[in-house]
Amino acid sequence: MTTPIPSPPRIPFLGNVTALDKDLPFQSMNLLAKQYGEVYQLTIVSRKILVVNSQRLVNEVSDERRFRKMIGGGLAEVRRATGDGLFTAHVPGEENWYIAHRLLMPAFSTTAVHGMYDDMMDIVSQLALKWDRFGPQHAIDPAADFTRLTLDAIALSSMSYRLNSFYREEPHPFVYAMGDFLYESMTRANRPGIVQALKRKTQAQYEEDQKIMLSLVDEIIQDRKAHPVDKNDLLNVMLNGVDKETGKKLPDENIKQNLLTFLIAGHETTSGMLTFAVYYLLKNPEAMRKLREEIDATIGDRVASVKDVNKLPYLLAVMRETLRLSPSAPGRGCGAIEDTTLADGKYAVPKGINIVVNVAMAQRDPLVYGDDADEFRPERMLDGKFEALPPNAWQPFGYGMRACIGRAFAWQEVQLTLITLFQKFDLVLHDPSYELRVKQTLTIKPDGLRIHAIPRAGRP
Ligand code: MNH
Repeated sequence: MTTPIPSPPRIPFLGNVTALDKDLPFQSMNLLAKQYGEVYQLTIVSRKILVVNSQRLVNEVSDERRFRKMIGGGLAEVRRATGDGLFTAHVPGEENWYIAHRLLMPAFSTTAVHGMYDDMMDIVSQLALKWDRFGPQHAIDPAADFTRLTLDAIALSSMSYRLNSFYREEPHPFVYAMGDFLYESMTRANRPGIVQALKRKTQAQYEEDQKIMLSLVDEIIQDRKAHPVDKNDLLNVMLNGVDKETGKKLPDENIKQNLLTFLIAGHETTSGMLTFAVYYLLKNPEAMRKLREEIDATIGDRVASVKDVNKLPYLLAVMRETLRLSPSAPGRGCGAIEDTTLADGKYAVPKGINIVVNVAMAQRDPLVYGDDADEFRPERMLDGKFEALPPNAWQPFGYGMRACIGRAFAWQEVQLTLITLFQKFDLVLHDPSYELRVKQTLTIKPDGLRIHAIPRAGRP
């Protein structure tokens, strides 16, 4: 016999809509997890979802024989713009996912990403120069500058296209449009249809945002067609690549959707990760000290190379611990392939129901991480302890065939950025009493963080 899945009280017509904060659904989901435990059920207007919150259950739904990614909630809304691009494709079913996956996996392998070093460092140097010129008095908005960095880095490294965000006072128009678009995608997923129908202005803006994003994609493709480059970058692989298995090329529409996918997925999460890392280091001076000692001892003041980045175990631990406490993509969606159960037969899970995998919560599971699970302690990721974690206790890049394709890219980008910044600057909080506030636009990042970058004496 199965047990009913716990659920907060429902109100007529809306179900549990009011249980979710419009602006921070992920925080509400975490609060509900504290109240209802490792799995609970929500009814969003008429749509039922299950939310799983423990390592044990995340591990169970990561079994690809029984569960697979489902495009529900906010992601189904994002799909309006990114269609059958890698992130939002229905698999199985949409052939373009397989073609793009086979063509693009090699383009993001660790070796391929090593080849992007010059382009990445180009952008990292622009950031360092900007902070140096600001001088110690200026209150820097790290989230905004990390967004400039990650957006320019993905465009230059994978599309050989310069957005020059560091030479603009305001973020690139793409960034506003994308922020709006993702926020609206997230909110409308939890909005009753009748309310949605009344939101004409919001709807018009939503469509306008998609146009702005797609116009950048068109611009990049037109530019490439007008000025071909002899380079095996992502864009050329998509435009010219022929899939060995099917003999097919990617259709033009799908290329656009994938380019947009890479511009969105390729920068938003990494900029969040960089901002969280800086925040945690500023709040944990001992970790900051150890990291800087490691960088000084191993690399000193010469320019970091790709060979250096993996010689820094403490940096690796800091990155893993940052993504554990604050995974910039805090959840993912999946569903059962056939009717099944969870927790050794305890809960019935009908086929097709949307499951939210609450990775942010599961990565703080006290059964795995202990009583200090909420604390930033990179030491728990050192000396083989990371490798010894139970399966799927750390899952910020998703799972299995639908896991993140840009992991090696993000990793190298974060490594080069943090190394370069700590070689050149002492970072301090603008307001020492700042406590973490999180902003969510599907993905999460710190809100309102300001810092000062003080050039280190005697450093080039
Ligand atoms: Mn990324 C999928 C997290 C950086 C491109 N990414 C995913 C998923 C997670 C994720 C989680 C799985 C989502 C799901 O199951 O629905 N990604 C991250 C994080 C970072 C990140 C935390 C940085 C830190 N991602 C990047 C970068 C790129 C990228 C950089 C591009 C260069 N990610 C993707 C793509 C997918 C994806 C494309 C979809 C893969 C697929 O389904 O085939």
